[in-house]
Parts: sequence; C-alpha cells; structure tokens
Amino acid sequence: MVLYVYALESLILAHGDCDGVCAASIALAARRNAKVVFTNPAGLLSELKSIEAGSIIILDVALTSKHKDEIASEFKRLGSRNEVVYLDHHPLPQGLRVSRLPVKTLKGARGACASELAYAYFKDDLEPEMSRVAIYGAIGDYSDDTPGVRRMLEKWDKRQLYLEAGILVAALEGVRRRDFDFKRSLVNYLSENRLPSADRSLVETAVRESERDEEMRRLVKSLVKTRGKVSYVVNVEWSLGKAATYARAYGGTIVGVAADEQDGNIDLSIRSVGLRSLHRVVSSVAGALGGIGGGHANAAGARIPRGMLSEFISMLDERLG
Ligand SMILES: [Mn+2]
Repeated sequence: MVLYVYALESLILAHGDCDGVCAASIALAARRNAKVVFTNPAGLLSELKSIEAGSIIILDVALTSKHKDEIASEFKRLGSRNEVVYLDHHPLPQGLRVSRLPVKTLKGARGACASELAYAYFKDDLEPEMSRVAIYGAIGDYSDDTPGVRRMLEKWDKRQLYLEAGILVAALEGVRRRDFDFKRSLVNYLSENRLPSADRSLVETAVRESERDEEMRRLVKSLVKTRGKVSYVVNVEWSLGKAATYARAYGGTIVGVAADEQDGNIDLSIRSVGLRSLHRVVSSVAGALGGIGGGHANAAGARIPRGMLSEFISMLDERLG
C-alpha cells in the first residue's frame, strides 16, 4: 500500500475502463497537477485509507454495499479537510446517501456516465472541445443516448467520433487490465484532446484486438457451459465483459458469466438481457460467498474467493427466480 501525501495536489482515482479513462482525462485537463491512480470498487476503500491529505477526485468507481459504512467514514475523514469530488453513475448501495456526506457530487440525467458527469462538473476549466473525450467515454459505456451527450454531439460529426471511440475501446480491451502505465499515459494523451487514431500504436492494438475478438468469440461458443438460466465460461483469456456477453448469447440464456481465476480470487463479469437489477443479485450472491460485487441493471462484476465458482453459478441461477 502506498501513502499519497500530496499536500497541494489532487489525486484522481478512476476505474480503468473506457469511461473511467475518459473521465480521468477530463479531470486531468481541468486539474493539471493531479496524479492518476486506477482502482475498482473492491479496491476503493483501501485506496481511501491510504490517503493522508490532498484533494481527491473519484471517477466511475462504484461504492460497494460491503464497504459502504467504512467508505462513508473515509469520505467524512477526507472531506472535512480536503475537497473530495465523487462522480459516478452506478446504483448506490441501499441506505447510503452521498449527498449527506461532505463530498461534492453531481447527479446527471438518468444514464449519464462518469465521463459526461466529469465534463459537466469541470466544464468551466475545460476547452469546449474536450466534449469529444466525454463522448468517447459515453460510447464506451453504452451511455451516449442521454440529453447531455446528444447536445454535445450536435457540435461533432458522430461517425468520426464513433471511429475514435471504437479504437479506444478496442485498444483498452487489448491491453492487460492491470497495465496501469499504459492507461496513465493514455490519460495524459487524451487530456490534451489528441485523437486516438493519431496514435498508430493505439490503432495497431485496436486492430489486433478486433482480430482476436473474432477468434475468441468462436472459442467462447465452443466452451460455453449452461446451468439453468446461466451460461458461463472460465479462464478464457479475453475481455471478461465480452466473454460474458457471448457466453449468454451462445448459451441461449438470460445471463452470461465469464470467470477468471487470479491468485486467491475469481474475477467475474456478468451480463444479462431484460433484467432490472442484476447488480443487486450479483452483490448479494457474491457477498454470501465472502466476496464483493455490483454494477448496473444488466452488467455487473464481482470478485469471490477461489473455489467458489460452482456455488456462485448455482446461487445466481436460483436467485434469478
Ligand atoms: Mn462508467
């Protein structure tokens, strides 16, 4: 654990997906001296505990119900002396009100992703053309159909931005999830509003990822297993989100799961169609198994102890009713 003691500096804590990277780029454009650290819902609490002082901007990192009380008290500790900005769009754990804590936040229109929120929050300190970085983030999170993003898109030719966002999404999925140096340099690059397509190595990575997608999609098709309403694949070395989506599609079920065994844990992505609160089911099942989980209505993630996958799949199937 690293101690961050940046008396007058800011720390940006962001999720490492396209939305998190774009939101961090926007925040960095507005707060030039900030340090960028990538984290995720399971890691947020320990990051917060390691911070002594300085202002903090948290982007696209969901608050988990398992840690909600401890996170609230960290927000109180840090927010009483420093500026703490919390911008996120994941459903909050029941009983937690960020608006009652000493942190600055912004509630956007329904469906507004973290990049859209970050652009709205830091608008006065940004070049207006940074709006396209917010649009990449929104596309990356399937959140480009909001009033705010539609308004931003009026100033751009959307076909061009879809190419740029596509390169970004594919490149981010083509690198290791924990390649934080790559992600940090990408945040620097995007904070200057430089185009993804202008970086040939980014384009290369994206094109290679598209080729791999085609191969891996077929692999998922051949490996998928089904238990009740849940289809799943294990240790397919590919984007967990995509593997879960295709597990669901080829398994012909409403829910797909992709699992990745890491050291003592299993990282999971879960994708569904037509559900209202997949994140709640996933959070309760993961919690019951000594893990942690959350996300959105039809896209969720979890981390559970190793050896618990079979129980996870069975309990998920049961609780889907
Ligand atoms: Mn997001």
